[in-house]
Amino acid sequence: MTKAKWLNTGLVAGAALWMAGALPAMAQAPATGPMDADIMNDEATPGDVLTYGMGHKGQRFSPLDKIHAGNVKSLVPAFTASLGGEKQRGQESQPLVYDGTIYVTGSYSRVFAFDSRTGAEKWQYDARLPDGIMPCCDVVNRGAAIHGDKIIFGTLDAHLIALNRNTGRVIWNKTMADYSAGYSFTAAPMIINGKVIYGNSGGEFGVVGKVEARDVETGELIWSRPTIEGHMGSLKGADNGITGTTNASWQGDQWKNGGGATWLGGTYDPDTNLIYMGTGNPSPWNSHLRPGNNLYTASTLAIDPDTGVIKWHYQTTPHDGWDFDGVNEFIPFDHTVNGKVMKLGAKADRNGFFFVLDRTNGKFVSATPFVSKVTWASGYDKAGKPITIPANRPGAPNADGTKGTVVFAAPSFLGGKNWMPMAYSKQTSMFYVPSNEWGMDIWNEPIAYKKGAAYLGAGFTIKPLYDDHIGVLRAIDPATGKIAWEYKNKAPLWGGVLATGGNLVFTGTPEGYLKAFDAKTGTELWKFNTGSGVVGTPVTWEQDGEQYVAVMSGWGGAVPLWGGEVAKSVQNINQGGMLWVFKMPK
Ligand SMILES: [Ca+2]
Ligand SMILES: [Ca+2]
Repeated sequence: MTKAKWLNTGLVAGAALWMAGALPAMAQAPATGPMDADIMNDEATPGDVLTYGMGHKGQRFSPLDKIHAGNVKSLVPAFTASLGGEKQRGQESQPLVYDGTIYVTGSYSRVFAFDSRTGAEKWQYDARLPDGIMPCCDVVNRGAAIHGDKIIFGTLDAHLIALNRNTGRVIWNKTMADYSAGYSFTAAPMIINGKVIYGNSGGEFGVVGKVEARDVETGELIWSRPTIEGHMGSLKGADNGITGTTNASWQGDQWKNGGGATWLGGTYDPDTNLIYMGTGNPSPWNSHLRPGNNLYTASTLAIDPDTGVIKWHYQTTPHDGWDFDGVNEFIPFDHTVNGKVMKLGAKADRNGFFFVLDRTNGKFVSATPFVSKVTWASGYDKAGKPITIPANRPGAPNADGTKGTVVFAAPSFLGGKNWMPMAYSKQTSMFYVPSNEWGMDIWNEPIAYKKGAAYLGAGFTIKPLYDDHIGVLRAIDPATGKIAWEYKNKAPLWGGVLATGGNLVFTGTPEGYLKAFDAKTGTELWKFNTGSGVVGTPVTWEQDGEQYVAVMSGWGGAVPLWGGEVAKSVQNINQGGMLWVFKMPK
């Protein structure tokens, strides 16, 4: 097939005419594809990958077992495909696989379609980004959504774009927010019953977090739900109630630039018909400027996908002062206690605690540290409130404007776990959490909000806790919070995890390896060096009777940009931009 390469010219109609004349073969391609029911059923269909999370619950578990703990040592590359380009940077994407095509997003808001048997490129789409974009933490994108004839993804200048999945041609292109105010978009959208649902990025710039739903066919806005108390929601163009109660947990006008960005998107559970969205840090970082709990920042929100109404919330870090974004994925899972099935959800939070909640109502079940050192709180009480250690909060700036008391805090603001998604194995009933062991010196400074400028009021230096490792992949039993095994890695772990029915757990390392572990014991069984750091999330699927594993390779993300002393230790890792696909030899 002729390679088609599209730039975002804004001339959609013209491009369509050109398409019809120049490439008649493509015009015959089917307009159909996976629909709502297929997408909802994704986790039960191992022949494709239709959602970020390998199912809306985000469990990242495949029942496939042709590759298993006994034979994975023979796994070999099937093919690779390059994202090309003069600039690379972090490749944090999770591939989608459907009907002979692998769809991946790349750095700088690019999308690629590759043949899933050969790696041959079918098309590439490059968003034309303006000079003034403000991604805080590298020019990454974490994945796309697929629905019918469309591939849908978000851009660093805060657009949501639907492409024809057969041609890469733009079907619709909508502005989600004003990039010059610091808004951007890095998460994979999700599709729930004809709606594209997504969160926004920009929490370091005093934006207001939102969750929104658009019509997948037209891109028109259906509902919008701000995450910060005091802001008005909308439904079909009408007001739909204020989020929370204005000034109940914020003072003065601080809520107007209150943060709470929903920059990792969410999960969805058909049992409860609830979307679970995490919210980021309150703005600014300097907590002395915003007394109160600052709802709904650093929280998990359960939202009705039909109306955008918040059904329950649970705040993991009230009055955050350490940039402990609560955005991490909340993964629904069921657990049987005394013969009764409990509908639970789990989240490994940036603040160092592994949470289990009742996903029907947000009721607290447990919080257990999953990293070796947590300084800001000693634990959680039975009501789910943190038992904080006030002396370990960075001090207020001095009256003369000089920085306040410096404290050493762990985890660092990059978190006990950052964006990289964990997996839940239905085979072992364990969560596999990519975590990091680091702390930081942190202090507060004066700051005033200015549109489009960083809104922190804090300074920091990240430091490793141990000489021989920062990253730790941990198997956690959600019933007890106990760690069943751990694998220590020298560099910070920054890629997602995949669990399979072959008693395997896959994840990547900045040193360049994709690795496979025994899911029950943690024994490392296989590794392959991809040539650059792996910060993407692996997937697996079955095709032509064989099981495949794919992952993006390409070092980048927040660590080299923000990592302080840790950044120096990873500065020699080469960049890249490759899709790697593996299978067993015949
Ligand atoms: Ca599937
Ligand atoms: Ca943040």
